[in-house]
Amino acid sequence: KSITPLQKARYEYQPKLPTALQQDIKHIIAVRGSATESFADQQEIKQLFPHTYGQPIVSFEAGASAMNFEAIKVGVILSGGQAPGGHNVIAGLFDGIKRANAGSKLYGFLGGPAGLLEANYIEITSDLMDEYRNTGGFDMIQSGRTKLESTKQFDQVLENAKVLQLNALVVIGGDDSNTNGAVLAEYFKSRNSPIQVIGCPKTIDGDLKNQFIETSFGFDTAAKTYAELIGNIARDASSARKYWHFIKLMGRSASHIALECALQTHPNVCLISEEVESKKMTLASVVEEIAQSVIKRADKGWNFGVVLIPEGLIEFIPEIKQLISELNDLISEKSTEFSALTDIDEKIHWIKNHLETESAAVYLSLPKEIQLQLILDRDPHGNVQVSLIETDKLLASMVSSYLEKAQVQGLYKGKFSPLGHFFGYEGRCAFPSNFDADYCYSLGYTSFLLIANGLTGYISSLRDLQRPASEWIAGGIPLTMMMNMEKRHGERKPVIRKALVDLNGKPFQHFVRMRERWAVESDYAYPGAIQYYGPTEVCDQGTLTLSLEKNR
Ligand code: FBP
Repeated sequence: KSITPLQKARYEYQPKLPTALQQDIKHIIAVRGSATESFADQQEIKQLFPHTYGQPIVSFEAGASAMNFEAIKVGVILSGGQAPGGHNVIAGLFDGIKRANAGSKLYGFLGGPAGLLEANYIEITSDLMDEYRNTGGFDMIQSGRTKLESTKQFDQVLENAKVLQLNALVVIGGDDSNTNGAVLAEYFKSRNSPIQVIGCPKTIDGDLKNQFIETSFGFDTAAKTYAELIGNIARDASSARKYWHFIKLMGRSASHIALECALQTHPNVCLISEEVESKKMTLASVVEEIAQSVIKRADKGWNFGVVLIPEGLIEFIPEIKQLISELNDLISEKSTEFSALTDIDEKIHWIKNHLETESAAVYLSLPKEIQLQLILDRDPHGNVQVSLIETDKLLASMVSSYLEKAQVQGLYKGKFSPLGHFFGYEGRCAFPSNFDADYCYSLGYTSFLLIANGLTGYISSLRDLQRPASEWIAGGIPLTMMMNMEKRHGERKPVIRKALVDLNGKPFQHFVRMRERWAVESDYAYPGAIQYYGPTEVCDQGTLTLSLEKNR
């Protein structure tokens, strides 16, 4: 295998743990708080989770431990999209269980939840673990997006776990996977099975967070990776002075990544989907906001700039959301008629004639490429795959048309050459930043402590993350506490609440105070590449989102 010098050096990196967790395992105690309630819909959630509802928050402190140190067998899965640091969660868990009893075993189920269903697993040995310490990616055991939902699937999981004699299962995933983890924990209890389930908060999107889960892992590294590239592009733009860069950023629905990148790099425009939705902005007003920045900068002789676009944007523009929902219904209801049309122009014409008047007008206002993407790329459920829609190109082309008109009216005299980019996958498997490496290792180690204390239905938690790692507070939060009821596919379901950008929150408010200036000036900031070694202010800092949220 080829190992780069950085990878070799990262193997040697010892992730930092909170002081309370640095003790000998025999000197860590679990301190339990009082009974908890779910965020909302308490009665309904209590009924759905009779065995696991209301458990206390747990924190780990120094003291004489009452843990179980017998040899145990633990299974682990990585679920959903990759996020830097997943391997370190496994490393923390591995080191914890082996430190407590060298006879304990850790099994990695392959390819995410599907591995659990198919009993497809490997034992994680010390040698295997050492190959993946402090590395990015999920390639050690891979990941997948199979959802564990039905009783039939749960029966199968229980069956497979029994055969392996598992004591516990650790689910490393986002809000959906942790919701499924909570349901699984409840299910095991309802079947009188002692198998424990512990979750760990993963997703680069940063939308699995609340008062107790301050951030999901991977957000830090992914945002820093994108911010490096955006800073480099901004500098290239200021050097060549001839391009406007339209950069679409991953993050599915929430705009946390775009906002964090804006705070780090000061682009001319950064759209925040949550704001677009709350102000009920039209596509035309979004285009106008960008075009105004282009015009003002052109007045100064600056025909260049940087625009950040969260990938979920179009679903937050009310008129496009309506259009997409009509298209989904139309194409699935009349699928035979629609697929019988072979010519692209015929398809577009057919769509136009079958849409409601308002949506037909919106559809017609879009560039042809986008009209096509909206009707062709569909997922197995028949939905438009929004992340495949080239919003960067859509906005660039609409801004261009806006500017042509402004030019005719004598309101714009510049030259507009847009370039599109999409930053997504390149941020999901980077070597985890020191923050993510430490956070993930601590999450994994904490999940072992939760298991050793006989707990189930908890998510591993580290708090006070704005402080140095040694001061973090490790513990567990009952999964039911983070839940509420939401409508999913027409049915009310208990789910962990997804955190979108809070428009009253400090990170967004800070951005609002700065953006008018950034729209006109070239006030770019250049974060540079993630640093793994060097002064702590260069290599150990978390995101600006976290520091603005936490520093009151
Ligand atoms: P998770 O929520 O599973 O962590 O996924 C994050 C994400 O990277 C999103 O930002 C993105 O929209 C999606 O995964 C892409 O999914 P896929 O990897 O299946 O193309």
